[in-house]
Amino acid sequence: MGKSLRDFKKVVIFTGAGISAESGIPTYRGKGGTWDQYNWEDYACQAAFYRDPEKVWEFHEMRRATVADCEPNEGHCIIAEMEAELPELTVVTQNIDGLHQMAGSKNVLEFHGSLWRARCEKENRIHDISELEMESWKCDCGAWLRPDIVWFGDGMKEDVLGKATKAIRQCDLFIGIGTSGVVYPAASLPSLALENGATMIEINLEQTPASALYEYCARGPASQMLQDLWEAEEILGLNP
Ligand code: BV8
Repeated sequence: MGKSLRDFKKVVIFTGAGISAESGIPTYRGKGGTWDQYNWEDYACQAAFYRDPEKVWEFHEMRRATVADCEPNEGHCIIAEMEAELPELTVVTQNIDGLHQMAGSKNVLEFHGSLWRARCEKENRIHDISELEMESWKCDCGAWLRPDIVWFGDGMKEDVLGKATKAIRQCDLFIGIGTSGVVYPAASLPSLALENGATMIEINLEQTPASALYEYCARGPASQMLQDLWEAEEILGLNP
């Protein structure tokens, strides 16, 4: 007898930029992607920040302005609904836009940090950025604030990595949504779920390097695929 999503007890939803695409937020790779338009080595890494912190801050304020004009889409909302109905659900997102939380998801692990936080370079203290334009890019201690984002070459936040790994090791359902599966260590998370015997579902417009790890591949826009799966009496074998 096939299972419906409601038969699972400990669910991990692993998302990438594709879950926010229908909200109007550019993905990173492919046509019109963020890294297609901007070289991350000039705008989004520690070396760029040391070289020209103002330039890095202007880039991130421009991205906050883009996100501020966008709303969570049906896909984000269904994930929040699933969390309310299922016994245990953790969102592990690579996104920094905050849209999962805006849609009502509570248990969200931001694997690559957030556009809406800054970190004092000296005290390592976190500052929330509620305004689009920050009053100052300096901490009240005088040191530079830096976006609280995991850039290329940055190590992961130990607490986030630990919580994500724990949830993935214990989950009975792992749904990977809208991620190209090329950035590590995030891209190694689906294998961890598979090793621990989780049912694996991938939602993406296209095949990815991780697709072979998934027993069910739903090909189409995340919001529609999530709606179909959430409403299905049983998950169909949607192998590619
Ligand atoms: C680290 C921050 C070490 C946010 C980002 C060689 C081999 C292997 C690894 C490496 C290597 N060389 C270097 C590395 C390490 C490197 C890495 O993995 N590089 C890759 C590119 C080869 N990783 C790192 O540097 C990491 N740190 O390793 O540190 C260390 C250890 C200890 C101590 C010190 C150091 C840090 C990685 C984090 C980088 N941060 N961004 C920001 O600035 O915006 S990267 C960026 O890619 C984003 O974070 C993003 O989350 C991430 C993944 O992208 P996706 O979310 O998957 O988005 P993408 O556009 O790629 O794909 C979108 C998908 O959605 C597509 O598949 C598309 O088909 C689909 N889609 C589109 N629309 C829809 C849809 N699906 C459904 N519905 C739709 N409507």
